[in-house]
Amino acid sequence: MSTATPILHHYAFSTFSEKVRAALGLKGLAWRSVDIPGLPPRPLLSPLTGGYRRAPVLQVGADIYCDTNIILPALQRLFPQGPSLFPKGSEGVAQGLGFAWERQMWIPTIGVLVHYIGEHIPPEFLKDRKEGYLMVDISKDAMAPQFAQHVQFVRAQIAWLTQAVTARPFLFGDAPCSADLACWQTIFLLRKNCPPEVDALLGIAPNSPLVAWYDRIVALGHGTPTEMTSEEAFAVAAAATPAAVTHLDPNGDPGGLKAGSAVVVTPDDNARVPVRGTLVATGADEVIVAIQDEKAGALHVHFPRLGFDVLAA
Ligand SMILES: N[C@@H](CCC(=O)N[C@@H](CS)C(=O)NCC(=O)O)C(=O)O
Repeated sequence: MSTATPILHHYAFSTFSEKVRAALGLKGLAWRSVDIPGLPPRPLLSPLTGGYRRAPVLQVGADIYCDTNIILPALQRLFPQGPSLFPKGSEGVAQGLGFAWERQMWIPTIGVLVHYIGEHIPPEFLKDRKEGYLMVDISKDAMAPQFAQHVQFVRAQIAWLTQAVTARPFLFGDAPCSADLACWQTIFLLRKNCPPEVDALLGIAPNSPLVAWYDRIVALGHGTPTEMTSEEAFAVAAAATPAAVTHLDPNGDPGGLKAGSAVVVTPDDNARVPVRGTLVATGADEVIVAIQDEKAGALHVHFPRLGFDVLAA
């Protein structure tokens, strides 16, 4: 296996992971699949991310990409062949729309999900999501008072999305882009896990163009995954050195942070675990931090700028 083969650390029911699996399908890539637990501890992944705890995480050698909003651009930059995740006409708008959709939809989507399947969620999962991830009690009982508002919100988003994909096969024309995958993944979470009546609740008619669009994205598949253990992925990171950074200006921080300075990078929404390291390079949409793990050695951890606080340590 080449160290350039992308390795995805993910779990089956993670819908943000499904967005990346669909992106790998869209690009027709071969990749290594590391199945991680649905909640921490993840002892062979946290040392690679510097503590960032969410899923999925993409690894390419000793380069670690945290958050789908940097994973998709990285896949496109490192594997430019084949269909693009940011086809002509979608650039920029796709990133902004995908970000806004996911951020606004996440809690209402969970509200609808737990209405249907909440009683099957184990208490230790609810405790982890409340204390270590969302800081919100997502048990069915706790979410119930807001159910009507959550349904209204998801319905209204789906209504405009339906109009958009009635006018064209995908959001920005004939080809799917990252925003299609972002919008699709939250709907996937509901349609995959809830009984079929969820469609009617959300205003999705059986013959709706939205269903045809949804099915076109399912048809992208997942590319060609081959299983890999966490131990093997860790060994790949330990044997590799981070790739030279040629796509970013080391001193390109719009806020004036300098390469070589100590920084702390923290998600600004949930699972707010700070990652401490040395700034390698940054620009308007990506930040790269060098960390040193006792066993894995030198690593570069990449984050998107949007959705993360980057501060001098
Ligand atoms: N903005 C992040 C959100 C990722 C996210 O919230 N993923 C969920 C799983 S679908 C998660 O990490 N849940 C908590 C966990 O698995 O630790 C991204 O785009 O990657």
